[in-house]
Amino acid sequence: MAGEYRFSFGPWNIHEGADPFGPTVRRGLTFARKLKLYKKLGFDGVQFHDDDAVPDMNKLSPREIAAKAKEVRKMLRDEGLTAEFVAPRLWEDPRTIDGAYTSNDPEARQYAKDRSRRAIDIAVALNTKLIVLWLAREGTYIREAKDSKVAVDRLVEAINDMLEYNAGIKIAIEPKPNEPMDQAYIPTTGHALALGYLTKDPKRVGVNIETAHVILAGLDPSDEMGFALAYDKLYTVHLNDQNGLKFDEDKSFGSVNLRRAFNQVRILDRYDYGRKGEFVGLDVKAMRTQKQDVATKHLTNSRTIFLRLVELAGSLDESCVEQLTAERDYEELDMLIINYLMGT
Ligand code: XUL
Ligand code: MN
Repeated sequence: MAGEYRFSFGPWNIHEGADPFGPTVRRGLTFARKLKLYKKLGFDGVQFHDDDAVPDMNKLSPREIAAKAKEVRKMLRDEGLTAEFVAPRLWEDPRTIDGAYTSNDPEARQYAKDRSRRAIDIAVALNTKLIVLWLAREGTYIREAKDSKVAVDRLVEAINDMLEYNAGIKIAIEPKPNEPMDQAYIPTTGHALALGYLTKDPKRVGVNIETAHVILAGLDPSDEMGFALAYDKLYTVHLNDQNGLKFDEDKSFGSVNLRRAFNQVRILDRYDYGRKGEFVGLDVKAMRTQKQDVATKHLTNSRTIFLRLVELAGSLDESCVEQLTAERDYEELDMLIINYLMGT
């Protein structure tokens, strides 16, 4: 199904290059300027944090928030773009310093629930049913500070609140094992799906699998995707790459380990990912050294690599793979794949 994929990214993927040790190195683009780039770069879908759509939303009433979001919907329409999902940004407010849904402070938990409802309002205004939950601060820096059983109860309570607030939405949990917290409560696909089954409507809770997050958990991204596909729960993906166990790097898809990227594409393509309208989502960042006028190449390169790998996955001689698998000649199978990826 090469060529039939639709791609998305979030406005944060065109960024100014600030990191924890240094300031910005590129000029910022307005949201409107970024929107103009999407189609040119080959993308149809826009991923949103709630405040990407409605900046300073905590200062606005629910009615004002919905009205602002409707203006954004018009901007999308003018550019021929679709909103893929909205994710509540719960990790920047002073109230959520030690967690949002799992905070020990009831006021913080209430704020997180209210803010999540507003994110749903924005999704409705933008005409998308998908909410992504990256559970950034739902974890600990110090084991004794929170009760891990209670934390799960609270996550379920918060997700139930969202499911009840709007009967049409679907929630994709984006697992990540660490960063910003030392230990996150929902580190893997298995944790996310199991959490979904504790909620009132498991049919509407799935996952967003990010390559780099899976690698940080010491797992294989294509296997995590296969797991979610077996449950019919892969609502979206955040493709990127990651060079070892360090901070979340969000490198271009396939740029570190082409074979690992190939296996992700192979499993997605084999099970018709995208047929039900799922986007091939990216969560990639340009290298800090990249100059202003070429700081979108990480997006086009990731898309190109994905599409080339779709072609490769489609023309791999599967009968050869089957035969070598049956013979259990895995060394030869290894060479077959490597030769294939090297074009030899
Ligand atoms: C953080 C991350 C986020 C989510 C969206 O590691 O991946 O950008 O994808 O909130
Ligand atoms: Mn992500």
